Amino acid sequence: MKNILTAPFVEEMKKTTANMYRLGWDERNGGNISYMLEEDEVAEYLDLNNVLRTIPTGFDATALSGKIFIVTGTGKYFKNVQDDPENNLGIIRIAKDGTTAELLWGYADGGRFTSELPAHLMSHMARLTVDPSNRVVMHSHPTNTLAMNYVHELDEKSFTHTLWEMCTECIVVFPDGIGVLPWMLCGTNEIGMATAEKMKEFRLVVWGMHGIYGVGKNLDEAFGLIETVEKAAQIYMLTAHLPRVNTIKDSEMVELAEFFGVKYRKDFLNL
Ligand code: 2HA
Ligand code: ZN
Repeated sequence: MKNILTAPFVEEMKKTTANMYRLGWDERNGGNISYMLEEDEVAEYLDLNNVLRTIPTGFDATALSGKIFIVTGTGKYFKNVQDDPENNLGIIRIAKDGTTAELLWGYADGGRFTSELPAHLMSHMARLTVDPSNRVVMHSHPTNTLAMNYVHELDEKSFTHTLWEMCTECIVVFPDGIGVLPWMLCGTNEIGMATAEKMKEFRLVVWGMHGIYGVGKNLDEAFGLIETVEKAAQIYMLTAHLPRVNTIKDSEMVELAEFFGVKYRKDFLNL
């Protein structure tokens, strides 16, 4: 059996969390990632019959029974994943009952998965119904995106529209727009269900005055979505207090979306 610490999915998690930490998006224990793995790739590194512990999840994820995820640990710092993956990450399999996680590796100091597991697994279930290739759910606290939450109305259409105006490529990168939830108590099944509901429609969901969720078929894609929103939010925060002299017009956004052949939220434009 190969050494799990050399597995590409562990390497990718290390690189991604380190990157996000250095961008200032994931202070202290902020942020969490879950990444669905293929059974065959995990079997190269771990004995899938060797369950180290079982941990109740507190909600039903029967649709994901048998699925394996690498997940950041609760209370763990993105800052520390790179140097100590075995304490800060875990690999879990959702048991047949749908409400138990079987630990296959990691959380070595007795820890457990992120407190946001409901939002993650419920979002995986929701995304898989609209995009069977989805594998990653990523949550983060990007600075400018969060800042914008305090000075911009938290309305899906206007929030998306403002960000589309900030960078030419925004409408091409997230033509489906951004779902927005009001401030809600985090770590609960309720915010998980609300997030998953939005995920049927959006690949990006803002948690009002908390952070953002992004999804994708791999870590790069989820990261790239959040990165693009954060860049646009930065331009907004750098310019919102200054007189606006120029802007990308809605007709130009239509040109972009049509040229790049993306299906965009026409109802989020003012045509
Ligand atoms: O895991 O970001 O939302 C820490 C958080 C909670
Ligand atoms: Zn958070």
